[in-house]
Amino acid sequence: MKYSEKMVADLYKELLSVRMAEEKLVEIYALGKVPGHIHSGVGEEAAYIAPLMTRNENDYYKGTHRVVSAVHATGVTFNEIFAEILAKETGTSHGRGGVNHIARMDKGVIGTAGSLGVDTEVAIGAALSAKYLENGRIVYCYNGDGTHSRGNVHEAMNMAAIWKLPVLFICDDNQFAISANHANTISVPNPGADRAAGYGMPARVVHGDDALAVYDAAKELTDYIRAGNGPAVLEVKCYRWRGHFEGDQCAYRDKEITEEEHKKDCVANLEKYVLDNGILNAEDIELMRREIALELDQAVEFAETSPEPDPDSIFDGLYA
Ligand SMILES: Cc1ncc(C[n+]2csc(CCOP(=O)(O)OP(=O)(O)O)c2C)c(N)n1
Ligand SMILES: [Mg+2]
Repeated sequence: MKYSEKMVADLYKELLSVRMAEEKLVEIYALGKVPGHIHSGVGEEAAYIAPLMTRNENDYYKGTHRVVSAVHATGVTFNEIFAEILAKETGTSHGRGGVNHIARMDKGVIGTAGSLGVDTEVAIGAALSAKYLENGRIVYCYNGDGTHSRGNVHEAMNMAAIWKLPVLFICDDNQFAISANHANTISVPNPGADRAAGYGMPARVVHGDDALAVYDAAKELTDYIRAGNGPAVLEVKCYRWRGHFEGDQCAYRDKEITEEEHKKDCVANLEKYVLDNGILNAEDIELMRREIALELDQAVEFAETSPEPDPDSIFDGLYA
């Protein structure tokens, strides 16, 4: 595929921003600043960011508990993201959601449920509304490899296929569900893609260290979905660089494999591409890094100095 230089530069900047945000999250968690616990998405950023580069302004995004800062690619600011993570009034959900449940309805960010998989049904509800209203919106629906075995995910995939709903199911296959390796718990090597045929959906499998390959596959599948053909599956093969959550000693996996997997770095690989192709130079990248670092420091400061939600507002936003 031929890419515009702008698209590649934008993809690189977003990928780097989210890498640095995920690293910042680890840093502030270690300082005891984050209520609740985090699931670092360092190393898996391209699985989230490259598909979102094919997104139109009003499309829906259903994320997961991992790479939570990917919401930034939908236009939500780091100020609002970090304020939500620190459970402050200025956060996306006024501190009600916290780190694992960032939502922003006006940007199409429909949130993430605590019970894995059930939000897939919510995501296809959004797709059903888009089809009914003929508003052209599609849904980017992410789940992990472990979650892709949940019954409600399959019920949702079946219904999406029958009703030809505009959904891209994206499987972030980082090989683990907490301590369980997918090879021991899932009957097929590609938990998302290998089951797509059961619902008559097209599927692609790509490696998450190659952001442009992820983008190509996402573009092909979202063009197919936008043309009214119904849902599709994109599976991105990744590796969870850190533990399931911070503090996880990872005694269940081989340190040498983890070290090898760290070499498959989506940010470093795209950085090489933009330098080799003269899209950005080393000074551009250095400046970009400094600007993002400053933006993240300011976001943390904004979050820390923001007010707590007013206890009197505790029932705001409840339906019943
Ligand atoms: C229904 C349900 N079962 C179990 C959990 C606890 N849990 C939280 S994250 C997780 C692992 C999920 O694995 P995967 O879908 O591969 O996502 P990953 O954590 O690897 O990104 C589990 C079992 C949950 N939140 N919901
Ligand atoms: Mg997983």
